[in-house]
Amino acid sequence: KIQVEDDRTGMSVETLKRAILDNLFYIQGKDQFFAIPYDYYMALAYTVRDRLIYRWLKTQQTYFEKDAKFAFYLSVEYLKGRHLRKNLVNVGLWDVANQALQELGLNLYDLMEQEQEPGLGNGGLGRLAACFLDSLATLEIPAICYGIRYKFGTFDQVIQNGWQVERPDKWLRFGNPWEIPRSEYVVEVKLGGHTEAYLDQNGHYRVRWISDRTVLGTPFDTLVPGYNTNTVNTLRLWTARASEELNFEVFNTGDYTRAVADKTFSENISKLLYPNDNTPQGKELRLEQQYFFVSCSLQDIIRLYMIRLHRSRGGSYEEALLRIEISQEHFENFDQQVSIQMNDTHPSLIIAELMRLLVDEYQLDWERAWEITQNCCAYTNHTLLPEALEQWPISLFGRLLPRHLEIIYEINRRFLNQVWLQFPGDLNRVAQLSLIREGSEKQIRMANLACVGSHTINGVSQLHTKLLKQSLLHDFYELYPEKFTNITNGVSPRRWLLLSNPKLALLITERIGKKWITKLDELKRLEAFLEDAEFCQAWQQIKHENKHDLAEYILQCNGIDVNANSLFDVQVKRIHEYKRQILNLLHIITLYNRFKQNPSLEVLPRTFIFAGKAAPGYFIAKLVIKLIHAIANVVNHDPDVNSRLKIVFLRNYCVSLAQRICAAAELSEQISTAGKEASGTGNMKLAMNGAITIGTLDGANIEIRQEVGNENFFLFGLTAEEVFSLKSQNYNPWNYYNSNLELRQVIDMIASGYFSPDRTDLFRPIVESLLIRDEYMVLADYQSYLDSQERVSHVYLEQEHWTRMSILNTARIGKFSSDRTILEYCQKIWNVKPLRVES
Ligand code: 26R
Repeated sequence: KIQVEDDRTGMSVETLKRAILDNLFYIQGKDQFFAIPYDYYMALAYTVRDRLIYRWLKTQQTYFEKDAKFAFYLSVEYLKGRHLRKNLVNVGLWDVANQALQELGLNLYDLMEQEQEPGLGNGGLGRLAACFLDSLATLEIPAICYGIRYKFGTFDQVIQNGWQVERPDKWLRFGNPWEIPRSEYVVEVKLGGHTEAYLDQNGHYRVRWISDRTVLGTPFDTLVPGYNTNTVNTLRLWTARASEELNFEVFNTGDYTRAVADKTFSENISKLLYPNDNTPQGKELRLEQQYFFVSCSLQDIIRLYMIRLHRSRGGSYEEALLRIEISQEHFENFDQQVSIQMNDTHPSLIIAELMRLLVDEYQLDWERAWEITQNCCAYTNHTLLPEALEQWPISLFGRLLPRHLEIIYEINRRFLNQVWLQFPGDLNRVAQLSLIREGSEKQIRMANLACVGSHTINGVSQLHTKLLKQSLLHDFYELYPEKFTNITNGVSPRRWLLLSNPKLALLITERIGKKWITKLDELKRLEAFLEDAEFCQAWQQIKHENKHDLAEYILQCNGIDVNANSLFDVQVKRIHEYKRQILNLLHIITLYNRFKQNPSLEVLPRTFIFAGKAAPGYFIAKLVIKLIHAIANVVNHDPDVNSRLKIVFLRNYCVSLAQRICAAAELSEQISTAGKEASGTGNMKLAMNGAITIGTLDGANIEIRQEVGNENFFLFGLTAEEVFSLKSQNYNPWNYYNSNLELRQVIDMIASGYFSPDRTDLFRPIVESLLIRDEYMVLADYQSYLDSQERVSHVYLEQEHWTRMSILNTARIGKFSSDRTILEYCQKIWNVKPLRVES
């Protein structure tokens, strides 16, 4: 039987080769003479995308046919990482593509390096959303994820003379083969203006919003295939366009420049991702972004709902597209079909926007509209730092969203009435719960809006949820205890083991089969090989090879020659005071001093690897980067110590870099002040790759330790409770400084300019932050951290023991799969069930 495969769907080596050359020729417009590696990458990317399209359409069709409930995930950040390899692996094309390229005389690994990573996120929150994309599709969950298609993602970090310098991230410069523009689904978003009261035909008092400008939102769809399923979900990102190419009124009066400027102004909305993480910046443009994104997404959600409703009543898709007049009665079952998850408060305007549409546009009465809104929405909190809670000055808010301001006032009025009934006379409580913070400048508290408008509020680790209830959202907890729940974060085992550490993945698969890829608890079966010397050796060997690869990368990027036999001690994450990169540095300097004082000291060789971005406006964080470089400069060049200690800062931390580092990491630094890190997810991916954690009892560290076993985790530091009680007893960092000789010496060195001889006071702000307030209790935890690091060094010298701990970390990490996390969201919050897509 002769079988001819379609060039766009065929999965054989031959077809793939044909398709790649076809795309090279007809899409890239190049032949083999002119093509550069980027053209081949594009040709291959289109070849992969073609193979997703059929499944994608099939998936969407299935979703429409079955009247299933949908989850809509709203996030202003998605830190996806590169697509090519993930998509190849997920649709089962990896081996075939490898072969096809080889036969074409190309190297798949080289082509993968051509992809510009879409850095549409800052840190944990954005990366979590990306892991959720993968898990939603893999678990066959009917879901659509919405976000913003920033023209510039998170900035490109370069280092000049030890300082962070930010460069724009022009990720779209050479085109993006993974997205499909959907100009036909454009929506209009109103902004500014004022409101007007009027009487409708039935004599009811109503309000309309007369805006003074509009922008258009165009969606771009990225296809998200699950691992080994037919499901291909949609990530829909909005881009802002001017509603008219030029403002013709202005144009006709001859002011050409202003006509063009107006257009630019509208398009600024989706221009860039704000680079802050846990440090606020109350900028008008950010509020515009949030509203733009919420309004676009909600219109889309309603449109999809209406099409499905129309279909379920026997209508056709085409008719439905012709915009059936939407009215009240259509919303009868809306909340049974739609679940909307807010990734932090950034999309919390959805609550006011849904109320506005239901009440003003579709004329539902307030009570019913409120019921629907609450039934649909749920809120995930991702931070305990009070300064990171979003607030908007009402003057700014009212200028941009006058109607929403009124709606928020009305929500607040009704809400506070209810509080008053439940706690009569408790003015203090009312003030705490109010959506409006009173003061010289009144502010809208978005977390309060999110809490009131949601049916469920979740934290992202057990400790975090407990602390939310106890402190940050305590008053809401007392009011609505039933709304609170915990869903501990997870990471995708596809991205963070299968792709990032192919050698380890292969070893695991050889021993226990490949079920672990979608059922991560299967890794437990590795415990059976603990006594298998050959397995343990292979484990060690792979880590060593991965370290070699990273060492090569470090040599290439930083010109630093690191010893692949040293302990790879890594701290990679955003630079923030609460994450305490400084504590790590104090330890390094301590080791340095011990060496200098006693050159013959037997100390374990270590390579300290740092990576992470600092918010451009966060002075101390940027100074920490400089300090890392300054210390590196001294230590790496000191012949007394540099055979044993090396410090490396890898620039521009991003998903691709994280993947390299994870595979090679041995010690995972998770050293935040207890009670500050909501969960952490780097802790999970590092442990998944066999790194052992040195950490505090913070965030998900606690649960990781519980899972992997106390004996396989290096614990130190104050507990969250001890931190709070020490704070309340007037914590004084000087006590620690004065009573700990080594500590004093280290701090004195930084203060005296030992690491900055040209500018001896350069690091004064850091020293002062430690000695004057030490908000994050670095000094209090110093000794305990040192002791724990000493245990690390001892255990590392017993390689077999270390390997055993490493294997157990991987073997027992099953709980931290984002598949488990997503299943919990489905069960506890969304009430959404998987829907099989047939091939
Ligand atoms: C409003 C603005 C200042 C802002 C605040 C906070 C912008 C961005 C953030 C980022 C926060 C929400 C964040 O990324 N939190 C991280 O979420 C991860 C996923 O849940 C956690 O693992 C991590 O502990 C937490 O810091």
